Amino acid sequence: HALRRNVNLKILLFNNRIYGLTKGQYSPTSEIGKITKSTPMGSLDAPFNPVSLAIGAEASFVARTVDSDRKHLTDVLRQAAAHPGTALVEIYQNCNIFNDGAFEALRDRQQAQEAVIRLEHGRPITFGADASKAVVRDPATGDLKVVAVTEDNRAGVLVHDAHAASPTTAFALSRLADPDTLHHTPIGVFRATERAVYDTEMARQLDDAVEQRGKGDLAALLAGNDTWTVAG
Ligand SMILES: Cc1ncc(C[n+]2csc(CCOP(=O)(O)OP(=O)(O)O)c2C)c(N)n1
Repeated sequence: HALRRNVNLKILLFNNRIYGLTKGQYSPTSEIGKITKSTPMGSLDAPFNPVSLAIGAEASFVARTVDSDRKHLTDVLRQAAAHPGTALVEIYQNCNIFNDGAFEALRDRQQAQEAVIRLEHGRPITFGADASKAVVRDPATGDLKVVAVTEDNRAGVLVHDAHAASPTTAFALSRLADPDTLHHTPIGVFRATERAVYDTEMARQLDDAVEQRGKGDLAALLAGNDTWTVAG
């Protein structure tokens, strides 16, 4: 509801894909089949994708970053802090006690080059060694997919638009993350759009009310028409 209302609030969602606090039960972001003390035969629940969830809840700013990439983390947090309204930042975080290595494919320098898709506003979405892989729109389904870049498809590489009015493409980008293997996971700012901020609108409404009706009288309101006495 905070996201829907666009309250001026910054939400940092530390996702380690486990309940570490209570010593290692599966969480709403654990992969299917997760074996923990509470799920000895493997968990049955399909996980949430927090970025998809936030975009679906009408969030005006949604980003993802990784705990070990200090530069990226800092840059994303700066943008979130400057955003007017609610910002949600998912931070992939390692829990070295109860879920060690959950995001290793995205943290290890060599593997990360092949697995991490860095979203940058206004830039073509390419990744991998020599930018050999890219995100394109599949003309048959309208969905997004990852392809090897060739001379023939280079012109069709998707250019990231974090400020797009429609959340559709940001949502499609959020679906590229593969919870099982993490073999292509977008990080960065998926969506950053400006719309009315709840706090600002409410302050304006209060000012308007005072202007139109004069300052309210709380005591008079409390002792107003609808009062009754409870017999003692
Ligand atoms: C009131 C309450 N609601 C839900 C839970 C279930 N629960 C156990 S651990 C946990 C996650 C805690 O997350 P965080 O504080 O980020 O620490 P982490 O477990 O990731 O180390 C939750 C929701 C709980 N223990 N208490």
